Formats: sequence, structure tokens, C-alpha cells
Amino acid sequence: PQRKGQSIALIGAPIEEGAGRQGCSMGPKALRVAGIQDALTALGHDVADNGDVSPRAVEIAFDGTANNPEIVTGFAREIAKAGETALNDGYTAVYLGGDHALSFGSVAAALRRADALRRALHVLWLDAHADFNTPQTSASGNMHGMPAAFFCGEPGFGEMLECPKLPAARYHLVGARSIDPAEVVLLEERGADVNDMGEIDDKGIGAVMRRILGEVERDDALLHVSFDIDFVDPDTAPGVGTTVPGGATFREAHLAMEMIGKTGRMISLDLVELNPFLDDRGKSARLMVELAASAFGRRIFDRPTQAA
Ligand code: B3U
Ligand code: MN
Ligand code: MN
Repeated sequence: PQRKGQSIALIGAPIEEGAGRQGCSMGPKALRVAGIQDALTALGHDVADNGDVSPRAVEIAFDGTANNPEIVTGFAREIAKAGETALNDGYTAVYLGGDHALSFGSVAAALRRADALRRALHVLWLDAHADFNTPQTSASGNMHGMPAAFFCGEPGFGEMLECPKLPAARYHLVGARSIDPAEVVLLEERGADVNDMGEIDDKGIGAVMRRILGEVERDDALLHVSFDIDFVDPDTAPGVGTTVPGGATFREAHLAMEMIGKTGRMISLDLVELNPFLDDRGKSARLMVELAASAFGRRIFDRPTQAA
């Protein structure tokens, strides 16, 4: 059930070097201006703002194509450290992105925490993309397209970051509508749980989410949620660098977040890929704040929902 009165730590991760264009570094500020702290406090939670992590560029290179590996790795390590500390101190971590490369660090922190507690972790990836490239498969070299391959244990990331690996069956992609051919092959081979937009159109977002969250319950697992704003249709959320038409509606996104909240199993949440430079008068930033509130218990009316 929904956990009331949680301690929540906001962790700003102003990374943009994983993306192909600039602007995501302004995301943490935009989410703060849009009122993320007040929105979660109003729900009865205790919300600490831990500020932004500052990266230390490290010397690292990958075989293949990977842009800005030094700064992305520097960010990933600092994010993992800040996240792990917050989780160990009993906080639910909310990462304010920043491009999706922040999830190299945030998921590493969640995996370390679950491992320490001897609990299984599931990762729910709400995204138009699979982010399952490696430096060997990526055509763009943009590392925001790679974190899921990394934490599912694909080779090619060298000494980037220490963390336990996620079995691919516990990587649940929802909302996909742009997956590269090499990613399709890898996702199939590894047995990842891919739910594209066709699946949502066919079954409904409620049924798709119920099946996934049922697996989380079955495993008595913890949940990390990675919310890429391009999961939502660009007409509704224009503040994003890589727009893909045909995304989730406002209402589908809210229902998904409400269902996540009701499980009481989410230990960490990424809010990523917001590009305030491309946004329309704060529209996308405000939507992300509202969706986070739904995941932390905001309800229109507390109706009982069908169990898993
Ligand atoms: N799969 C492509 C495109 C992409 C992934 N994530 C975003 N775009 N935002 C790539 O570059 O890996
Ligand atoms: Mn993404
Ligand atoms: Mn995406």
C-alpha cells in the first residue's frame, strides 16, 4: 500500500553530456521552480533538497562510440554515491535530471541497496526509447541511450561503475516507440520485458502496469522507476530534445504513476530528459512535478482499484 509520510531526498543531477544537444543541465532548476519540493511536502512527506551533485571528470574511454565518457562517468559515480547514501539513510530518492545518463548512477545505487537488503529489484523504464545501446552498437554515441544495457550487464563499459547487475527480465520498458535494430536484437536475446505503444493501445495502460506491478509483488521486490519525459506525447510535453510522436497521454501517464504509488515499493525515481530551453512556458516541468506527486500519493478521490 501507499506509504504515507515518507522521507524523500531530492538529488539534482544537472548532466547534459549524455544527450545529443544542450539544455538538460537546466532541468533540476526548472523542476525546483515548478515546485517539486512543495508538491511532495503538501502530500505529508518530509522532503530534503540535497542540492546538485558535482561531477569529477575521470580518465576513461570505451571501445566503440561513446561521447563524453569522462564527464558521464564522473557524474554516474557521484550520483551513485549520493543516491546510495540517501537510500541507506532511509530516504526515497528522487533524482532531478538531467539527461537519462544519470540512471547509470541512480540504478547502480538502487541495485546496491537492494543487494544489501537481500531483496530483488525491478526497474520500470517509462520511455519512448529502450536506452539499450552499448558503445559497440550505438550509432549516435550518446550515452543517454545506453544506461539500461549497462545495468543489465552488457559488456563494453569497462571500469565505469561497480554495481550488481539486473536480470533483464526485471527491466520493464513501457511506452517504447523508437528502438534501434541492434537494440531489438539485444532486448530479445536477453529477455527484457518490452511493452511498446501498440501494447498500451491494445490492452490499456492499466492492464500493462497491473501485470508488471504484479511481478514486483510476486517477488516481494523493491522498485526503481525511471521516468523519461518523452514517454509522454510531445504535444503534452514539448520540453524534450528527442521528440517521438504517438506517446502516452496525460491521463495514461497519471494512471501509471498512481498505480506505482499504491504499491508502496518505489525506493527511487528518476525525472529525466526535461530540456527547459525547448519547453513551452514551463509546461513540461510542471507536468513532471504533477506526475511525481501522483507517484507519491496524490489522488483525485481515493477509489479502490482492482488488485493485480
Ligand atoms: N536510440 C538512439 C536514440 C535515443 C535514445 N535515447 C534518446 N534518443 N533520447 C540512440 O542515440 O541511442
Ligand atoms: Mn531515455
Ligand atoms: Mn527517451
